[in-house]
Amino acid sequence: MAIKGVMRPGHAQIRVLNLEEGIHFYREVMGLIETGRDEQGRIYFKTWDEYDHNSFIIREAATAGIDFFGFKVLDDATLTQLEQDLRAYGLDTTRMPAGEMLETGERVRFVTPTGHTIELYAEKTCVGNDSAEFNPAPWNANAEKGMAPIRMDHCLLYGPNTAETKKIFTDVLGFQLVERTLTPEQDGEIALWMSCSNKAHDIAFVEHPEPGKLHHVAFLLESWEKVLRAADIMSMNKIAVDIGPTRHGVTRGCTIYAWDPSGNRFETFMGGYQTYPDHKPITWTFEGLGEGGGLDYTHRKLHDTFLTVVT
Ligand code: M3P
Ligand code: FE
Repeated sequence: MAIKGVMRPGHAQIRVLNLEEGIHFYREVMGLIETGRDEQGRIYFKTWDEYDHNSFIIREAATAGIDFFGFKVLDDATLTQLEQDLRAYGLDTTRMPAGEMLETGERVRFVTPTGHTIELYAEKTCVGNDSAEFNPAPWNANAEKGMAPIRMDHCLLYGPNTAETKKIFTDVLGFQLVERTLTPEQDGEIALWMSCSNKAHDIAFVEHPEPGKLHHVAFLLESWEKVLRAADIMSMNKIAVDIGPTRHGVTRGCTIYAWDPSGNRFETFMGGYQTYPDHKPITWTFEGLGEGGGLDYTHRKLHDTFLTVVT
């Protein structure tokens, strides 16, 4: 197997202002499958085509935003090795006990210089995607409900010290820098897209004064037609849309940004390209992010909300 170490995004835990409203939105409108509830009052979801028990968790709180973002690593030995590597690098790590999250093994937690809690874990119960064990059909009835994403794909996080955070992801966790945007002065980087796999990105950061902020969690759809269908579902349900349907120049994803009822931005998208270890990072100037179409290739403008609205 070629993908080792950190394999992929595994779970995101998000705060919503009203639990019932959040459940309705993510289950009925987004079309996620509810897989469990725990003693802390958290609600667990997965997409129809994910095999592990959960990938998206919500809890009720007074403020919206993200509690943590987790990556699944290859196995327990990898988890222990990465924990040692993070400590050797000078970061504090915490072990969350197995079962603290439903159907999930021990998690190693650390806080990035941007103020985000990141988790690594090796075990989550495989519950399957409701297709037959042998000779499965390409989709099933769950794939028809709501926007019906196929996976929780990545997140974009806002906070300070993105340069130090980049070093942790690339030097310790083995991520690759795939794309970046320079500051207006071209003396540093204002945005970073990094991959642990051969996707265009698994996590992204934007430099921002306030730590720990969420820009969006993204869900992958199968086609542009499904993205346009998601746009119809958003309008039918009076969901506030931020940008799109359009294409990002950065990563080439075809996308919609919109807000859940608590104001957490989410993305529904398709596409993007594949990366390999010989990929040279693509660079956008700050002007290029706007007028060059980095953010919105169709309209070539930097929407005000992109740099200002986060939870
Ligand atoms: C994504 C994506 C920007 C591009 C963002 C890209 C902010 O969110 O999923 O490809 O220019
Ligand atoms: Fe995105």
